[in-house]
Amino acid sequence: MANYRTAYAFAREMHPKTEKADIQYGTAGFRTKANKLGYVMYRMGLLAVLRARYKNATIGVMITASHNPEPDNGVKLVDPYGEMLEQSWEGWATKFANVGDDQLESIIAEIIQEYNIPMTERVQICIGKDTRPSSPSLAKSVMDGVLALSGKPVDFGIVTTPQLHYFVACKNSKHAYGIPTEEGYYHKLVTAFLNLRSHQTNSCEGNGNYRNRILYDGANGVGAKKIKQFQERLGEALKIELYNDEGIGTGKLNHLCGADYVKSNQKLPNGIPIQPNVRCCSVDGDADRIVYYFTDENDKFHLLDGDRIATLIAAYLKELLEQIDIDLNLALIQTAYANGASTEYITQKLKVPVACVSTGVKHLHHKAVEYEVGVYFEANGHGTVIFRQSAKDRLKQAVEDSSRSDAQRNAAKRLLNLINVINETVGDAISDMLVVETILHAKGWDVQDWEATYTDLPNRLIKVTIENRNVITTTDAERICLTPPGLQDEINALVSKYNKARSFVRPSGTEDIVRVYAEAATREEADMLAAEVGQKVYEMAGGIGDRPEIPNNL
Ligand code: 16G
Ligand code: MG
Repeated sequence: MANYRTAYAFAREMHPKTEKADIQYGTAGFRTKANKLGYVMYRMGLLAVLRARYKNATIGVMITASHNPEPDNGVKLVDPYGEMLEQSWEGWATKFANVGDDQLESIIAEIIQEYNIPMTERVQICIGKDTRPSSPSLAKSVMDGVLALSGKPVDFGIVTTPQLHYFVACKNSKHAYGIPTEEGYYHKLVTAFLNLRSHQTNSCEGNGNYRNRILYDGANGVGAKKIKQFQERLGEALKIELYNDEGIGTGKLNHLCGADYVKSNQKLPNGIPIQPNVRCCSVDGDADRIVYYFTDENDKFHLLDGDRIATLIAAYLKELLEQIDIDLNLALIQTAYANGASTEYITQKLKVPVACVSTGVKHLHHKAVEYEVGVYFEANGHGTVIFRQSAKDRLKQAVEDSSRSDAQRNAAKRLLNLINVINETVGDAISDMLVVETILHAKGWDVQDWEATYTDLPNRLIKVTIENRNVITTTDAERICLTPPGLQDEINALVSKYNKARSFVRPSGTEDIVRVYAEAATREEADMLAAEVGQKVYEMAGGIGDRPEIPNNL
């Protein structure tokens, strides 16, 4: 049954290739202007069916451009356990997107042959989209691709990226991970969260310094829509005040708000009122990232980013494991962007081992599964915790084990509940928020107590434009620059001039630029180091446009 011939006909008639320039399946899938993506979506529908048949599993397709502005859109494939598409298939995705319409038939035949894909297998493809006005028509293109190869599209409508990952994991686990519906998702997270609150001896209202009120910036996206489901279900247990919930198509998505804006600009987003020392959080446009922050009584802004969330969670998990008296290997996975102070705190003070990997969720996720309990977070606020099945089984045994003390068994119960609040498939802003709120409540902490655990080293991130960003290559989780030759020596010499300094450069995976990161003991030193390293990159790697300037107020 060579029904892939239909795919070719469909492509020519309904989804012809409109762009000449090649497009690449990058760190987080394809991302560009929405009006250039119709045929790419169609082809990803085709590829999703092929992947699903190869894996004999349900595959997901998420249409989103995350924190990018509204005219952009994007697409990424979700693998059977709810993880990102296996790297070895990214090349196929790129090929599928770039071949001419008349080559579609042969590339489909090629992949079928290469993997011996059974083409009669009945498979489902879960499709989700964010709130961009371009998303519905792009979702239709994906569905056409799925149908062209006789797959069954399951349309989840507007959902957060992590919800879509969760649905895929639920389906493939035959519902062991949860029920693959929105209701199933809310029920799982909220029930576990409320269980954890009611097990506390103190009231819901507060505990020590903790107050159960939070200001939530929805980035005018899907995170604003879906948080309402939580507001309804959580009621007084957690009072979430929603800001930035503009309608679809208003152009406000991620505009001067959202997690990426707050992290990059280190200031309050538009729309969040200034209320001294009140906990605030921002999610991004598809609600897979979150950062916390507050303004103090002197109007000073304080950011609690992904590193802070990671250390809070890892420390709490370690505490619970000690209470249960169970030996599970727990580690924290970070990237080079993690603040040096967070790494020092977690390794020296908490004695939790840290691994450093390259930027991008898939790298963190893959490393995290090497541990029984793997906590992973990027400084930008994307992260989660993954527990091995064997670890969950041992916790269940601990709850049943009558030779253990009540305190130990209760701690094991608590941890099992906490696992149900966590979306293990991928970073989930709302799930992460509920985890943070649980831990702060349990510890009786407010943001100031949380912030007091360690002091961030001042840091600066700048962009440098060069002719070809691929001339910069790196190794050692992006911390060492291999080419152009000599650049790393220059960076080392600059770093050695400053206290507690660190700097690295890497080509961006999402923009046509090079990123320079610098941290040092003082703000002035960090700013100066970033500018100096930026200048070296400009000089040695073919800089174009504006040369990075040394700050003149120093
Ligand atoms: C993507 C990645 C994110 C990473 C960022 C780096 C996923 C789902 N997202 O948004 O993890 O931090 O790219 O961007 O993997 P950059 O390469 O432009 O610095
Ligand atoms: Mg995102």
